[in-house]
Amino acid sequence: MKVAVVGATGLVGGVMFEVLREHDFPITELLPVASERSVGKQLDYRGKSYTVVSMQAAVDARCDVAIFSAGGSTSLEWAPKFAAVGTTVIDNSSAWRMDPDKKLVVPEVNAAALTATDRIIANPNCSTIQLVVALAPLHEAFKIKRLVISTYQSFTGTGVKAVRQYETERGGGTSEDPAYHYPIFANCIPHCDVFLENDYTKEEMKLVHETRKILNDPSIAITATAVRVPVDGGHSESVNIEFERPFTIEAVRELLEAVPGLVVQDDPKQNIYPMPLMAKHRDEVFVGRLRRDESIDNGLNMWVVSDNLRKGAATNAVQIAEYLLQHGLIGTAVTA
Ligand code: 2RA
Repeated sequence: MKVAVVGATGLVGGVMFEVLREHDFPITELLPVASERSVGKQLDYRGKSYTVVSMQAAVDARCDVAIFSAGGSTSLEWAPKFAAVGTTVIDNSSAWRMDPDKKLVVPEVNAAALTATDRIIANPNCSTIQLVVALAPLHEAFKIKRLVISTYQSFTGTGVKAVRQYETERGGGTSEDPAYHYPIFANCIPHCDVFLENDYTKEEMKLVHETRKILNDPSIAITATAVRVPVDGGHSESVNIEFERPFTIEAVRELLEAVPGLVVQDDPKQNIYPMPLMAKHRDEVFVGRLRRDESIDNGLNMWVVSDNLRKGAATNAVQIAEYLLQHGLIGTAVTA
C-alpha cells in the first residue's frame, strides 16, 4: 500500500508511525507529509529514511490511503484533493466528523458502515472513541436513555505546545508560549478547546454530537464536562449511564469483556481499576469501577481510560485502514 501520513512531524503523527510499525501495516511506499517549512526533512521508519514531502506532492502521488493529523483547516482544504485522485483519507480532525455524508468510525462499533466509495472517513475525537467502545454493547443490550460524562484529559491532547508548557512548569519555570490560559502543572483546567454560546466547550459538545452519530441514536440525552489534567498517559472518563431497560452488573461485565480491544480492570478489593499510568502506550480501552447508580432506576457508573494518542487517535485511524484493506475497500479504482 502507498500510504501518506499527513501531519507527520506532529505529536499524533509520530505515534502514527509507531502504530503502523507495531501493526506491521503493509506499506510499499511511505510519504511523510507536512507543512512547507518541514518539507525536505528526513524521518526514519523501520530503519529507512524518508523525506518529508509537500501536500501537493502527496496528492500527485495518488496514494491508496492518507492518514491526516494536521488540523481542521488543512483537512478541509486538502482532504477533497486527495479524495479526487482516488486516495482514501482517514482524518483525525473535527473537520468532517459531523458532515452527514461522511462516516464517523470506531471499528469495534460501526466499521460495517464503510463502503468502497467512502473517500473521506472521519476519526472521532479521542474522548469519544474510548467512550463509545464501552457504550456500544451496553446500548444494544439495555438502550441508553441519558449519559453524564466527566473527562480528565491528558495535556498531550493539545499537542507539543502543551507538552512543553507542562515540562517547563514541572521544572519550576514559566512557559513563554503557553498552550493554556493557566498553568497546567499541579492544576486542573475545566476548559478543553473553546467555549461556545451555550457555555459548554467544543470538546464537551463533541462528546454529545459524536456519540449520538456513532451509536446512531439522536434520542440519547448527554451532558459533559471536559477537564484538562496534568497527566500524560491518557484520558480518563467518569461515565454515568441511565438505561431504558434493567441490567445486572454481571451482564454488563460479561458484555464488556466480550469487546475486542476492551479490557475490564475491576476489582476494588484488590485496588484494581484503570489508570492512565497503566494505559500509556497501550491500544486498548480500559474499563472499571463498575457499580450501580443507586440514586436512579437502571443507573450504572463506570470509569473509562485509554491512551488518547493511540486508541484515541493513531490506533483507531490505523484500525480503520486495516478494516478497509481487509475488506477490499482501499485502492478501489473509484475516483470521486
Ligand atoms: C484534546 N481531544 O484532548 C482533543 C484533541 N484531540 O485536546
